[in-house]
Amino acid sequence: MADIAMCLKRGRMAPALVMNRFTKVKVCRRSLQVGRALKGEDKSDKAASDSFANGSNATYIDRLYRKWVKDPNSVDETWHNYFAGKRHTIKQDQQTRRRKWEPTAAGQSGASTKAAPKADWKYIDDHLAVQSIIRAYQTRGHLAADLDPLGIVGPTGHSLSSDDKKRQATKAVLRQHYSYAFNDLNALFKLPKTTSIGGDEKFLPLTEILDRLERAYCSHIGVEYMMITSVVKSEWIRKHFEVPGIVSFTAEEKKLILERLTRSTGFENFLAKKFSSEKRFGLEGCDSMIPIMKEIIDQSSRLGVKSVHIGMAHRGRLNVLSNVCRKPLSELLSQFNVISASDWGSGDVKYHLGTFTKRYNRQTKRPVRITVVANPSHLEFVNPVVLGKTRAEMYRRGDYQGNKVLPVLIHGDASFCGQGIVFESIHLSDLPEYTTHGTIHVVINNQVGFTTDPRYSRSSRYCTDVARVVNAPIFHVNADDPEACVYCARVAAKWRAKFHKDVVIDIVGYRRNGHNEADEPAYTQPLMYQRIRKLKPCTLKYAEKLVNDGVIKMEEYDAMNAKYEKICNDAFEESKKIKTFKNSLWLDSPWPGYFQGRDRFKMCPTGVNIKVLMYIGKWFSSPPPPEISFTVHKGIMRILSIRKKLVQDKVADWALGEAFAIGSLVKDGIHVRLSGQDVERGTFGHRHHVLHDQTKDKSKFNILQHLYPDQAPYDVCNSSLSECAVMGFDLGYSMAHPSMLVIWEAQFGDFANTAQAIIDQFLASGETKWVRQSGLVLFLPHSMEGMGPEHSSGRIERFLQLSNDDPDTFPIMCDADYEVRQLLKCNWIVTNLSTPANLFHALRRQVALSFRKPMINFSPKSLLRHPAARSPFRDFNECSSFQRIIPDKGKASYNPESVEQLILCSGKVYYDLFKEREDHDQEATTALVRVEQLCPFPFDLIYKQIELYPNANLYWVQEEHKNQGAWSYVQPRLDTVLIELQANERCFLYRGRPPNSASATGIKAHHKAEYNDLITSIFGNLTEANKCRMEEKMKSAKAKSLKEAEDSLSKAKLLKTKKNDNDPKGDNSDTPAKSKTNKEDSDPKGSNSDTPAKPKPQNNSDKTSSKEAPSPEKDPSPSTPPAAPTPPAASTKPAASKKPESSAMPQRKSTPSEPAGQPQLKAKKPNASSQNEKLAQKEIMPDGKRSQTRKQKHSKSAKDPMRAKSDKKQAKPSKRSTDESSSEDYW
Ligand SMILES: Cc1ncc(C[n+]2csc(CCOP(=O)(O)OP(=O)(O)O)c2C)c(N)n1
Repeated sequence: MADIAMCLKRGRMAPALVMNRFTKVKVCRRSLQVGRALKGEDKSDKAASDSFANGSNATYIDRLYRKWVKDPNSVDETWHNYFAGKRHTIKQDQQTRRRKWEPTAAGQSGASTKAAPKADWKYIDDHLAVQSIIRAYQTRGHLAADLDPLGIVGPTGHSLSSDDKKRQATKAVLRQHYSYAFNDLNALFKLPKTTSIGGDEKFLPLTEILDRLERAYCSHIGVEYMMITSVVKSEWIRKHFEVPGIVSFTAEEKKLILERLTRSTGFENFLAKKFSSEKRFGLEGCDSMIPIMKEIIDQSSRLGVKSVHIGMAHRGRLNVLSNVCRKPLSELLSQFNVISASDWGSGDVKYHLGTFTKRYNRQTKRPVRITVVANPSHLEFVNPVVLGKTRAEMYRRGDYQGNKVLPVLIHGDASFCGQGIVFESIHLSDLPEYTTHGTIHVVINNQVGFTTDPRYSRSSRYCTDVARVVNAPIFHVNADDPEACVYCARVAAKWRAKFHKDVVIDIVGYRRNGHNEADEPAYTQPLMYQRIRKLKPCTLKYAEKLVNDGVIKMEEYDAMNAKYEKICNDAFEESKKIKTFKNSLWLDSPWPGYFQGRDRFKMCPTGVNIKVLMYIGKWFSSPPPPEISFTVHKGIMRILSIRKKLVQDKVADWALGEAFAIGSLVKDGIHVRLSGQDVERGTFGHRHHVLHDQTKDKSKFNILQHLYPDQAPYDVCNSSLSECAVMGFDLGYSMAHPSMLVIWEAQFGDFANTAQAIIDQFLASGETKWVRQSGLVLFLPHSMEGMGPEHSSGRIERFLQLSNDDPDTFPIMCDADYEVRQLLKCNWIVTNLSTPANLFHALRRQVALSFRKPMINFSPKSLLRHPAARSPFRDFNECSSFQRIIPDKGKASYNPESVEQLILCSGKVYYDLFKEREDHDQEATTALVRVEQLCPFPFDLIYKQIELYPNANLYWVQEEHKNQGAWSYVQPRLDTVLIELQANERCFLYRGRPPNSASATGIKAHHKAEYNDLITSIFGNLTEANKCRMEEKMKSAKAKSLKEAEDSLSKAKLLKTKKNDNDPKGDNSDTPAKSKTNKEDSDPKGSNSDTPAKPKPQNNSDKTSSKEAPSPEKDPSPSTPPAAPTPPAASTKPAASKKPESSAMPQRKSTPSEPAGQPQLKAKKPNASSQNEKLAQKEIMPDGKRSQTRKQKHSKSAKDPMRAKSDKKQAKPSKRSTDESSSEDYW
């Protein structure tokens, strides 16, 4: 007997035994019955079924058995013996089973002594072996597939040509089966259900089975799918690759493939000819990528897709722009000429630019929008951005299944497996709030990354192994077989449309030139390039094949080439006429009409009516309404009652301020998305936007999602534990449309640096490079609180260093729109806010602007609950607005001339300074000014503050180390202000921690010591008088709190007595709190007629949440909010025109799919202060002094004796003020 490998090789046939009778047997669909019957089992006793009596051979045996039962002579003798023998066994088995509990005499089971039943075991084994072989091909056939046009990788010792006759399968594929001995390779075998190689046939000779498996799995397509756990999906794949002749095309289709290939190759050839020294990152060697992309779009369009978002790197990008997106070729070619942009923006190299096209698909006659998202050189980082953008468009179209919008990501082989962002992005694919319902991945696998061979660049077998984690089927395909390539594209598009899951096409080809066209590849890949140089281009090979097959004539192919060359030449001539271009023509996300009719320099007011605040506040402080029967955690009930108290007192803490911003925005029709790790609760537990039912699994309640019946959605999305992909995703989301607010929150600001490429390449510079706007907000928890080096800093300094506002130029502030102009000019807004009201205004301002800017906000940690970090409701009302700086409104401001120190600071340190100033009794002599918006720098307001305190020494105080925080950013800008003020004798000094390479100490004692040093350097040591005063204060505070505690205790006792009188059963407070039915608690509407959205608890198991419904086409003006208590006293700020409650924000668009123009709203006109006018006049009057440079200024002030004096002076404690109360304080 020969082993199978030998049989296959020598083609030797062994005599047939029992096989030929199989041809007569018809298939019975029942399964396993025989196995069970034979063993005397009932249905539930599955585990004990015969090892061979399962799957499709069981069906066959079943049929035989039933035949045999009717007529024992109707089956072969061997089967007769088998069935008869088995019966005997059954009896024995039953006896054995009956006796199982009885100890045998020998102490052994009698079963082990049984003899094997008589049967044609060889016959059964043959069938089992065939099944295993089929499975081996399905599982490992791709290992033997002929994928590499260069013949470098693949099974060794085999012909590289797949002529359907030579079998490639090796040990690697058949593994344990290859040594199995078959007697007759022509014997007929019943095909198991787990294969489709038979087509309509149920029985095939072994040789045919092997041939068909070879063709399906070891030709030019290697299908990797057996890791998929779903039986339905695996079967679907088999049906699409195993059925004989399934990879076939009509003559028309073949011509179309050739035409597309001709364009693909022709485009690169044309560029090579015309711009031989220019980098273009040609596609040659993977030319089939263009027909693949075209097929994906055709097929998807046929299946209902209307919009395709493409993300890709450099390789083949120009080709895609031209031949897939049909970007006008002349425009594209003009990028090779030296022309400048007529609009603003610093632009990017041509192979990074994005595009947006809307055209009819010729094959389907349906409109398709195609977007190629602009990307940086940073490979693969565009992936999550594309996914986020896709998801946002799905939301806007109401496409909750991903039927209309499709993301396609094109990768390089080295980067696909090398860049971690790929893994992070792929892992978003099935998350409810991040899924794009399947992405088609296309890998341009040219088997080299720059100059590095795969064996040095990856440890996995395939570059695509990363996709296996999400069970994506992977189609490896030989790039030189265009039909196989297009077929894979067709199946991929169908797969995605059917299952809405990721799928990968790995185009295994080569790179005809170097990494770019100027590179010499043979320096590093000499042998590879020897082979490449001998290879005919794939297009030519395919054309010759079609000519040989009689599909086309050579002249037709020549005509195709000539036609495309003429198109290129005409476009080339046209391109020469183009003298300038517009960056905006390369924009991948145009927002047509959204800001139409709006003055870019006018900003809508951000304050809202107190009634709206009360309404939101009451909802936010209430458990879900009783009708939905939701059991809230007792701790949450406590938090809600604290919130309720705040609302009653008309004071907002951080959570309430944030909720006011989100609630009022959704009320105004602005879709808000808050995304990041653990954002539902909030890392620091202050938020609790999503409540969890304590008695029902996966039952959630998103409080702010149910404020108003016609509100926009509020998505609060706990993300995967990724910063880079999730931030990129949310950035992409924010790019899709301006009528939403997207916030990404870091767990701690420190972790944002794992997303540095997104920050640097997209967020900081995206608008400048690609004129693409985004209003993404980053919340980066930041502040030194003794939590160690990795939980303290969001790295303010880095964001500020990336800011583009000029440190040395004092801006012209002659117009009233200065504040907005400054925002328009900057690349992003950097804030370090200290009050909930300012957070509220800052978030609303993101939408109120007539353009979009990213905002980086360093958000607080301890301030979230700090009793001082609260804002009265009046700071949110229509008369209020965002405060770029918060001046000192206390004692120091009463008599500014006598102020000795003016301290500028930002963020949480203010509260430390405030307390210490009080302890040191220096309220009248030290002014504390908070710089809330660091970038763009509030030159104008700081100018005024410095001017206000003419005699004060100037300090910048920060808690961060000197080389960190805002100091290096503010220092030159403060100098510029001083120069502008002509205050040559004055200079800002630094007070803060010394330089350090770590962002904070991890040692508590050091942290405390650093803090003390900082405070002493500002306020000096505490004097005895200070200490006495503090002691007294502490005593009285203690007494006060004692009294309060006593009061509340006696109140509680009284209440308990009353309760006991009413409820003899006693208190059941240990059980989780049910939503109260008390009207006051459960109905935040109170007596108001406003109907809130009917709330439903969310069910997590639902992947597509209903909350994603597009905003209804309704007037976003609110229903009447609840009757609010007496409005707070009018703000002391200059009154803006009072706005109606309805909306301070841009109105909601009319349809979710087609963005309408944003109507012009009455924008608040900032008053140009007389100071500003003065400054403006100064600005335009050439006084000669403004040209003084910062350096000169520094050298002057360094020698200034005043400065030395003031330095010494600050160490001394100032005289005590007698007035201890401050009516202007917020708390
Ligand atoms: C993040 C990142 N690292 C390094 C590079 C430099 N680089 C540009 S292309 C390239 C090779 C990429 O190889 P591959 O992904 O196989 O694509 P190919 O160029 O072969 O098409 C490298 C290393 C880069 N652009 N981005």
